[in-house]
Amino acid sequence: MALALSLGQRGQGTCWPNPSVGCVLVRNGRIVGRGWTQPGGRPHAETEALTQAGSAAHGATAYVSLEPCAHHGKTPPCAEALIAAGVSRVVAAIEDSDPRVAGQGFAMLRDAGIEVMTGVLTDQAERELAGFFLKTEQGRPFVTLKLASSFDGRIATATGHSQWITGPRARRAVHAMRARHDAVMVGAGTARADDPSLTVRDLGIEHQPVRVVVSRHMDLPLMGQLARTASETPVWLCHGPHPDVERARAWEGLGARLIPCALQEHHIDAADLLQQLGHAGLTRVFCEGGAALAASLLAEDLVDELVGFTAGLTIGAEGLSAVGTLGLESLDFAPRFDLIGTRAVGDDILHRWGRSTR
Ligand code: AOF
Ligand code: ZN
Repeated sequence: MALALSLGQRGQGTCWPNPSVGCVLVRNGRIVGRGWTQPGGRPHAETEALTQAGSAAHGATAYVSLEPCAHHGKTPPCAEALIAAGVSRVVAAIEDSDPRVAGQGFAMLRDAGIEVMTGVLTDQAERELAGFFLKTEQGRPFVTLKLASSFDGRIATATGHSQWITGPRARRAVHAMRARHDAVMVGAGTARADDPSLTVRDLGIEHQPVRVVVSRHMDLPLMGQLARTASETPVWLCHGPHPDVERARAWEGLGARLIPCALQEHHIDAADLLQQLGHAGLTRVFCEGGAALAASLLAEDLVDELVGFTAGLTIGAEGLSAVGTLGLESLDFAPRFDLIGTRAVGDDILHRWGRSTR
């Protein structure tokens, strides 16, 4: 199951709106097939593993990180394929939350006389597939908030100088993290200040996450990196009501997708923003700031994981704070997370914090 889970990780960022599942077929103590959900979400993991195993699947045990599907979608149900291949036992980490499946995959298998076991490495599967569960159960994607800051929690000097706080190894690690999310998201201020490309580079990875920019007024340079590359790598512009017609037309002309969102006190409402992104199919979003967007997500309890890169330099109180105002009067209301892990990356420290999503 641990291997099935790690195979599932390979598809992260590429399968949305589907979950990235892993499957291992074992017969007589030997692995006869391995698979994971393919880009775009199909074929499913089981189909891949069964194809690899061929007739060796007969009498095998299938380890799957998610309950095999039971519905006729664009492909026939995996439960049916496992039955047809003569698999004798199915071990699944967790039940599927898609109402078309939700226990029916297990029922189909049991009805066909296949031994079904579940609840193996369930906590790990719940974490790996959290984006898919959140989308099907709450309508929003999993949100990772990444910040690269100085020792004293600043992301730039008062004049906006921010390149670079963390070193090349940390920046490379960020690219690898981008690749495992469906989308990278920034606020308009960051897009204007840094003119980022928000792509995955220098890792030999061809797949690119969607680039989401949150800008109430679509106030973004039409000559910047995002605009120049919008026809090759998707740009989604999340904007407020009544956008400027000229700007909207210009961005659409460049190939951007426009996503209208509701406002909350003059800002784009973070909860509605994420509902819109979930509706568009995203399961995992990597937010890279800036301070205002980070604060609005945190204030509404919409961040699931914190990824911090901390560099060994100080910028001082006049520097730009990584997170905008939260209006807290007591620590009791501070968004709090549990430590997942920490390690050195080059000369910087990476720390990850999470909270339960169900
Ligand atoms: C599996 N194995 O590898 C995945 C599954 O749109 P469809 O027809 O491809 O179905 C998508 C649903 O299938 C998705 O919502 C989830 O319930 C399940 N995903 N199931 O057996 C897989 N990716
Ligand atoms: Zn399936």
